[in-house]
Amino acid sequence: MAITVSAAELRELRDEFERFLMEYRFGMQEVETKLGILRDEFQLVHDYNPIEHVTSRVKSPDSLVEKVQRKGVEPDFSSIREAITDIAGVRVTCSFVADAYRLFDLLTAQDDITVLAVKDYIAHPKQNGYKSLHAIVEVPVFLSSGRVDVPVEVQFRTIAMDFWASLEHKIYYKYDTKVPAELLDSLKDAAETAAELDDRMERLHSEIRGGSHVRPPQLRPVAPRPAIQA
Ligand code: 0O2
Repeated sequence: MAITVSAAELRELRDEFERFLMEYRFGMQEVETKLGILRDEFQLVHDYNPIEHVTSRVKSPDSLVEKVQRKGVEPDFSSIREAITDIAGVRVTCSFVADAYRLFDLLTAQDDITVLAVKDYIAHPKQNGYKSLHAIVEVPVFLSSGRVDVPVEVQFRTIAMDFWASLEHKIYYKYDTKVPAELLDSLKDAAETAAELDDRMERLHSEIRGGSHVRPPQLRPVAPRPAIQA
């Protein structure tokens, strides 16, 4: 059945879609600012930078539509807002596992941040070897029309985890999701090697910092994580 839409209706839909995505962009920027403040303050106070780099993105319209279809979400803005919580995403790459948890603690302890969900794929790696700490946080954004609370997915990981994930992502797309079994085994092996490297580097770092330097707070044991919701 053909649906006829006027040019004015199409324009209205486009504007609504732009406004919808804009809120997510602002939410993402709020989280980026918070992380930037934590990084700069850490550098100044502890002479140590726990963040290697931060990247962020708002899901592309194509990828959003694909996820809406895959998850069987009603194609209206309010259902999408409710069901898809990774439209805005921020990825924090740290040198060490302890820094990833420390950053998570510092960000989620802020009183304008609400934690909606946590998936700890560092403590509980995915079957394929994927590791990362995911948090869906809600951050307030103040528009001319008032306050909106925007969900943002924040992923915390180490450089080694990030290296592994970007290679796995490329392989997954190269093989159009049908990755040969032996390549999957090699990837899993590589994830274990990456985890070993993380351990060794963290121990070395702790030995160096533990000497003449004041031990930075991110190397103290971190609080237990909220329960995994996979
Ligand atoms: P992109 O390019 O980051 O936007 P979903 O898997 O999305 O249907 P859910 O519950 O939202 O369901 O997923 P989850 O477990 O929270 O993970 C979502 C994001 O984590 C993914 O986003 C990836 O960024 C990353 N991720 C999760 N699992 C893997 C994995 O096995 N390999 C790699 N390389 N990344 C992973 P998107 O939307 O898939 O992609």
